[in-house]
Amino acid sequence: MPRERVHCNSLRPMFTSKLLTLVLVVQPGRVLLGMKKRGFGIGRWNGFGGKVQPGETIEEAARRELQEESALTVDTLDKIGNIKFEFVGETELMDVHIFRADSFNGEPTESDEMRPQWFDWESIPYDQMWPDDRMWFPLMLQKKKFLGYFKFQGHGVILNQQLEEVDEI
Ligand code: 8OG
Repeated sequence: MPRERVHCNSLRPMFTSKLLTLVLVVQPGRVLLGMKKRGFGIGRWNGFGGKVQPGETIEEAARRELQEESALTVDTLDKIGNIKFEFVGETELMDVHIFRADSFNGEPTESDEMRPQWFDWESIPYDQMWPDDRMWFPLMLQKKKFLGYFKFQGHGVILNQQLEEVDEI
């Protein structure tokens, strides 16, 4: 598991971070989401992604997870965002690298982890998604790039947040 030390001194706890990927497949007017069937984020609609394995780049991991979870492959992935998540009581930050794909190969297919479904941009099911998503999905849909930080209490309450649009990731 790739880990990096992001903060360490004698007064504050040390944070490590875990690298994760997230891919949003977007077409004019609609976006592909998957219902997470098990594990972290179960019961929520999300893009496709997971942990970066030792020896692979972040983009390789993004392609692998997309393929494993939706059966889709992509020619081009655009890097669009990076969000770091802190969970109260945990010393490991989740460092999520977000990509957008505007074309794909294959048919979205249900996997052990995800049940894919297309949603119109006007009907994105934010109430059944991670609560931060309603803040950055509009940027993602407009092809804007962004950096974010969200501090969660449990999996439902955002205590602190930062989100900024940037020119380059
Ligand atoms: O391997 P696993 O399924 O546990 O990976 C977690 C996935 O969830 C990974 O794709 C990153 C993603 N993810 C978070 N937090 C959030 C979030 O707040 N919003 C969205 N949309 N995805 C998230 O870990």
